[in-house]
Amino acid sequence: MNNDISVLGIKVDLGIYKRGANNGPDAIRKAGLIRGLECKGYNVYDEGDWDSDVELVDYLNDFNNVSLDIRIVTKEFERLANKVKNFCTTDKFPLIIGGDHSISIATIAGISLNYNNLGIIWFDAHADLNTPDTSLSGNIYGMPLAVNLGYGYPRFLEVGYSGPKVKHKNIVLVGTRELDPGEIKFIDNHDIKVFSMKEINRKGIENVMIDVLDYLGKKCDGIHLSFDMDVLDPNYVPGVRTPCSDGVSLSDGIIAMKTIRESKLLSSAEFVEVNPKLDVNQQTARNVVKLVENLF
Ligand code: NNH
Ligand code: MN
Ligand code: MN
Ligand code: MN
Repeated sequence: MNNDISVLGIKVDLGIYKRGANNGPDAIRKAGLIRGLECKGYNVYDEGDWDSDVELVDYLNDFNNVSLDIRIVTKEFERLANKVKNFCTTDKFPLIIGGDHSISIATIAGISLNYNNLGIIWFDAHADLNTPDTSLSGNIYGMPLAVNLGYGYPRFLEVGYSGPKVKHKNIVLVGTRELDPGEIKFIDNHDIKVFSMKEINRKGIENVMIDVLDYLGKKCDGIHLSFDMDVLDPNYVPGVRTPCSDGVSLSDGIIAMKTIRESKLLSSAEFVEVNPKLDVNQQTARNVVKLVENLF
């Protein structure tokens, strides 16, 4: 990687009818993201924040206790995928800050257009492999990875281009510890690598990451990191919508980032699920900055 990083905030929280993660980019910036990277000697090209249509924000405010209209959400994801596609076609490293995890439906569609065989490292307490049929909550933020693989609301599968965006064997889940029954079945039936929390505790985070990078590095022409902050233990991330106990420690998170950096294999990254409404003393936003500073 060269010394140039471009940053894009995505003010989108369509994954659940409760709002807040749309202001994640603002909080992460306030916590010192850009300055932190510049202090390390990087040239940072801040492309600002991408926002939803005003129309959509009104819609959410008026009906914030009903499920979202998939047609409207799809329209937003289409626009976003196009934005991300262009954002990724420079030789700067694309760094995205969310936003809730539903944005990955669009970001990965956009990013995948630049590669033939994209790999994904999915740090998350959850697998986000639900479909409308298996989801117990109905929340879109529990579905993005399934959509990337070609399962889910038919409209979502068309975002960016028609069909799957990544191959099952190019997906690695890390830190997983709360799966819904349908997700367990999905993983059992498909070739998806999982390094659960159990595995991290047994093997150590550094060994896990070496395995992850070896597995993807051999076959992929690009690797995208999708980092849901709820993969960390709730002690470090009060500002996530779905905290999940017994998670990754901050120091292990940092080791994971360093291991990725040393591999020089990463081609793009996103950090999601910072909700300033729920955060305490900017802790979650600050921890994004800490992780990013160790990724570069
Ligand atoms: N599995 C649950 C669902 O589908 C929780 C998803 N929540 C997340 N995913 N934060 O990362 O609703
Ligand atoms: Mn997630
Ligand atoms: Mn999660
Ligand atoms: Mn769950």
